[in-house]
Amino acid sequence: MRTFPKGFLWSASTSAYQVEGAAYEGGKTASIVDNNINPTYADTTITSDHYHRWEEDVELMHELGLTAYRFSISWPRILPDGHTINPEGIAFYRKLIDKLEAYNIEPMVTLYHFDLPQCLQDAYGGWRSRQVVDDFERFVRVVFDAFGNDVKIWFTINEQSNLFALPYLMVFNDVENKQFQKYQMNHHMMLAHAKAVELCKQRFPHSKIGPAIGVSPHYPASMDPLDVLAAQHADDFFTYFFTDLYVHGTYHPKIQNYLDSIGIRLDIRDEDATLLQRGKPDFIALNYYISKAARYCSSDSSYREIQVNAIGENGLSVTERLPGYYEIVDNPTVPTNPWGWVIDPVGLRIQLNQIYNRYRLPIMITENGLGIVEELNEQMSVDDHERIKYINDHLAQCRLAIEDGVELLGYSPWSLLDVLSTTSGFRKRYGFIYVDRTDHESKTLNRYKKKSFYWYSRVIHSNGEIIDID
Ligand code: BGP
Repeated sequence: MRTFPKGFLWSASTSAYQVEGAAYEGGKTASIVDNNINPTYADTTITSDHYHRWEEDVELMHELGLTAYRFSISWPRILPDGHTINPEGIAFYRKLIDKLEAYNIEPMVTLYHFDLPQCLQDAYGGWRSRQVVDDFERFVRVVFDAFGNDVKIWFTINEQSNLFALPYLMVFNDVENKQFQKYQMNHHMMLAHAKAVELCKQRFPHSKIGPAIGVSPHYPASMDPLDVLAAQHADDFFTYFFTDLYVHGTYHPKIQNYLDSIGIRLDIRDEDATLLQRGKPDFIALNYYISKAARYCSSDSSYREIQVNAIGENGLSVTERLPGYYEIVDNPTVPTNPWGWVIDPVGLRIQLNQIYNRYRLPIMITENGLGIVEELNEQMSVDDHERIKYINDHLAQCRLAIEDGVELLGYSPWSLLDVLSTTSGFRKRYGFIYVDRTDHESKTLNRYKKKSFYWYSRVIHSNGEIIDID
């Protein structure tokens, strides 16, 4: 088989707070991510200025040949006070979706990409309170009313597993009972996901909806059975805890026992079980950047939280350790980018097989990409051959996974154009299109096609036939 299946979705991804800018324009208010993004880098006020240049950006998508485009709808742009509809916000996404449709580009929408309205955080602690589930439902109803007849592919929550591990994105760094709070927030998010799925199925039974989760397969650090067990534990805590809840609506018994052992009793009500059962998705979407390795960790070692390297070369990064279960360690067999993110295309095939074998649900890849420091050259382009190799090699593994039997619906790499990186501003670029700005100078904000733009366009037009598998 040389090509990808007929109808395979060739897409690219962005998210509202990273691409739109106009953070306080058009009636939009602040979100928690606007207020908590790494202050060393650019803020969210301008980012890639997509809010003003959306037409040009859709023209570029058309030229690239995309058959789909994944973006997120900003909650505080639609409901700036958490309750009242902002017609300007609706109008912005209406224009965008209409233009995508005019070019036969399938709009694929993420409902939550880190941007809870700040007013809801202030009112009741955001995701810490059960009230957020009703407020999210309100937001989803408004979005479905406005765009439900046009959008056929929905993603509920982006990277819940990473949100859970990165307190600054969920604003629970300084709260009391941090461990309890993070699991309770996670529970509320699961309920919010299930509400969105339930509503979608009731109102648009022919549309498809699922979560977009951040995943990494975990390799044992050695053949020692204890390391193998540690890798299994890490998969359970980082992946299956979330996916079991999404797909089966039940808590993974190992994690439930862990919570009992550390005295955490979550507020889980009788009606939650029924709702979670109704949240079964139509597909699972995966954001895959890295694989990880795990080794045995004794129960008397100390707990350690992840710290992400936000500055690239020589930056600090600290891996997770959960006493009695696993310690995440470096894997010397795979190269890394300057931020220490491993580059492991085979890991994607492994992950696709693992998830598909466990749930037998179709899979979509909603993020995958290479973040590097880049500058325009004299030809007003960027020779990003490293990105071409990265995407080629990951797509090759996708095709092999399809041969393994995995039902893969589409590929939506990160990112369509350079956007504000969540951890590292405009220093870390992922796009097929260069945006002329730096972290501290907004410059022209003009768009320039990188070498990968022309290459990805050929990939799409050949339905993946030009991917080099060897
Ligand atoms: C994922 C997010 C994206 C994007 C990407 C790259 O976690 O869903 O929003 O930011 O990671 O991460 P970063 O920008 O930190 O390199």
